[in-house]
Amino acid sequence: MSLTNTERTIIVSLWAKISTQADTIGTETLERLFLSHPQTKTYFPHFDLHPGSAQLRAHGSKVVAAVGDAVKSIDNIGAALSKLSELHAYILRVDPVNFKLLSHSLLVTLAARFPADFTAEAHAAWDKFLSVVSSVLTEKYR
Ligand code: HNI
Repeated sequence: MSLTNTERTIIVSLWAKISTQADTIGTETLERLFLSHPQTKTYFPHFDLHPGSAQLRAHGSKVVAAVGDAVKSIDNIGAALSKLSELHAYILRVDPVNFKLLSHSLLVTLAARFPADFTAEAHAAWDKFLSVVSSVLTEKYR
């Protein structure tokens, strides 16, 4: 699955806004994930997952930073996230279904924070981009 030029433009331009509040967006994404899909918390038995906890905030900012790495290497997302792909596949062994849940939580967060930017077209472009990121992070399972 490859992104069109129009989709790339949409992703890069919304990223410029996301990156100024990456930490809060990452935290909100994880809060939504854990509240709406509590089964995802099983991967984090070692974390304090209460809304706003220091660990949640630190992890949220790491996740969004990795999404930023993918945006910056949008023409070669596989190479940009190769190490992270190994981590999720071989060490963390996260079931791929969870990537859809996290992607959706991020989409909802973006829609809530950037209502004017989150057109139907932007929604579709970000959905596709996050599914590319998720495929990269889960491809080593196969
Ligand atoms: Ni994920 C660690 C990025 C999906 C569970 N994850 C990371 C780290 C990054 C990251 C960055 C930190 C790596 C490091 O410290 O070197 N994760 C991403 C991205 C996505 C994703 C970009 C999808 C877009 N991770 C998921 C999903 C789950 C998940 C869906 C499970 C529900 N990730 C983890 C766990 C860790 C982790 C567990 C280790 C946390 C820790 O610090 O112990």
